[in-house]
Amino acid sequence: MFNLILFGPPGSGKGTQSERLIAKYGLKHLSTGDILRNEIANRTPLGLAAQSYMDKGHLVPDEVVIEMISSALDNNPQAHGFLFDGFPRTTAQAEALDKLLAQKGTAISVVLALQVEEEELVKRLLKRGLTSGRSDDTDEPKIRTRYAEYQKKTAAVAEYYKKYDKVVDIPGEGDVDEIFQSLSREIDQRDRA
Ligand code: B4P
Repeated sequence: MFNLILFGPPGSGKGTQSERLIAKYGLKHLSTGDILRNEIANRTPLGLAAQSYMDKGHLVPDEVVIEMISSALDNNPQAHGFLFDGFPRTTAQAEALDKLLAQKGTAISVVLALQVEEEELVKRLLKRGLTSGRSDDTDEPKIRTRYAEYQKKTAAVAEYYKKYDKVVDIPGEGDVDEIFQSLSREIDQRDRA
């Protein structure tokens, strides 16, 4: 089983590149951001609880997203690999994911970490905010808060996987197709059996 984490700060291209990667490699896409937005759209209790965190640019509590991923793994027994997008975002989430995968006799194969500077991230997210309807993309202070959350809580996830030699940094600025090719090269080098 080939399990990939696409890692990076908010706006680094995780969602953009995930769409292409799942089409090429047939992985099951698990985006905690998409799942949470879907829960909000359906006005479920989980969605209503998550919305207040997301609107402020804060991370949703670990236990909520870990439970979501646990169910998603159970609901996809036929998958021959997963692409985790926006998860894990804390070391507690990374530890929980490793345990869930170990219970299924598998593990993370590689963490591809998109590298993008803060000012470029802010520019991209404000641009997306003009059309996305996402309230967390529309004002700069909220976007800066998301980046601060990333620095404070999420950057440590890369350090966690570096201990296991699983992280590859990928330049994430420039042409979307070229970035996709860099990601594909790393995947193609690995055993995907
Ligand atoms: P996410 O949905 O994960 O969203 P994101 O980090 O904002 O965006 P992403 O990185 O996927 O965007 P992309 O670059 O593709 O999270 C939203 C919120 O959900 C979080 O703030 C948090 O509250 C909550 N949440 C989610 N997961 C959680 C977890 N595990 N734990 C706790 N809370 C969680 O796109 C950005 C823009 O850049 C797009 O407009 C795109 O077109 C553009 N773009 C992409 N590549 C480009 C390039 N090369 N050049 C120019 N523009 C580019």
